[in-house]
Amino acid sequence: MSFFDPHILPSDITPKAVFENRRNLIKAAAAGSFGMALAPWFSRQALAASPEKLAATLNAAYATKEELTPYKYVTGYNNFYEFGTDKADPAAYAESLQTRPWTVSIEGLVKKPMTLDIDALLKLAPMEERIYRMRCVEGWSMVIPWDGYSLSKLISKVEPLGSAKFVEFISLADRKQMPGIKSNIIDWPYREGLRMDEAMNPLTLLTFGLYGEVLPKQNGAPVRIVVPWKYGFKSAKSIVKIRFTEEMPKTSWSQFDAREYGFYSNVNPQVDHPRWSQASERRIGDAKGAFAPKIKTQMFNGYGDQVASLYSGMDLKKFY
Ligand SMILES: Nc1nc2c(c(=O)[nH]1)N[C@H]1C(S)=C(S)[C@@H](COP(=O)(O)O)O[C@H]1N2
Ligand SMILES: [Mo]
Repeated sequence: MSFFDPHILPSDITPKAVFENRRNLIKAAAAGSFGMALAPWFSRQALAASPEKLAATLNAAYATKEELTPYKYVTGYNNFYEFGTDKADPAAYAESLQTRPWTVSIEGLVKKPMTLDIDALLKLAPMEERIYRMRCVEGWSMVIPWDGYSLSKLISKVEPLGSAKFVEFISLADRKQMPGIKSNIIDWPYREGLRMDEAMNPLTLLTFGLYGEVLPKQNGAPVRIVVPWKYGFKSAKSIVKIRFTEEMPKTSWSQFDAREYGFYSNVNPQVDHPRWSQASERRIGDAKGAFAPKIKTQMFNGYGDQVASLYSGMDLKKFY
């Protein structure tokens, strides 16, 4: 893990300005009124990746007041191993992902199994914007405005059977579209899972966009999961299957190393990763860049009020 990353430059404009002006800037740039004087984050790639708007209403009940992470870091510094293991790989290589047509099949222990087209999924419930803190297991964090709706809305539609105790999320794995698949660092397809009550918690977001626009491919287009009280790897990208099971599903990262990555993966500053501490984190995009002071990581990433009760009586050192 390197803290001297070329993406972290002190010259960034403020996140607030990005949020408020981005769409106007895109319009101005499209109209050619900018010449060569584009803001530094306004790369050609960002323009190509996600120009399509996604109307969403801010849900103030799920909106941290912290400073937003600038768009260029949200879309330019992340993990999507299907496109390579470097943090710059997803932005560099995800353009080959075909996000339409796209279907998600919902199967397993449900009364109404179904395969839904992305357009049907987009229309299933009103689109909300939620501003969530996100904490990667590697020690960095961001604050991201996501657009989607509670996964519970979709779950209710398929009517899970009483025997359904877990939900499994399966990402696309197509070596023609995803150059990272040729590496066998992960047992593809990328798989994640939640316990039924975690999946039904209103915080768990079925996500289609960020910053009021359709998801850029590198962020898991056209549809992904976002689970803000767990380490980032639980938030599976570009999902094609949702399966309801009785047994706890095997997840890609726990198969990679069960001692390092458990099923629950709740953000917990008191439970260290075997190779590093989880007590603090570095907020990506801070003006001080690599020299930014670390901030304290919060239990359940600060979402304890909403989710701590899901784990009452559980030893979270054992169920990490
Ligand atoms: N399919 C898939 N989903 C994935 C990953 C991945 O490699 N493949 N990486 C995870 C990790 S470790 C993190 S931190 C987040 C990062 O992406 P984001 O910034 O778009 O949330 O995606 C998660 N979802
Ligand atoms: Mo991560």
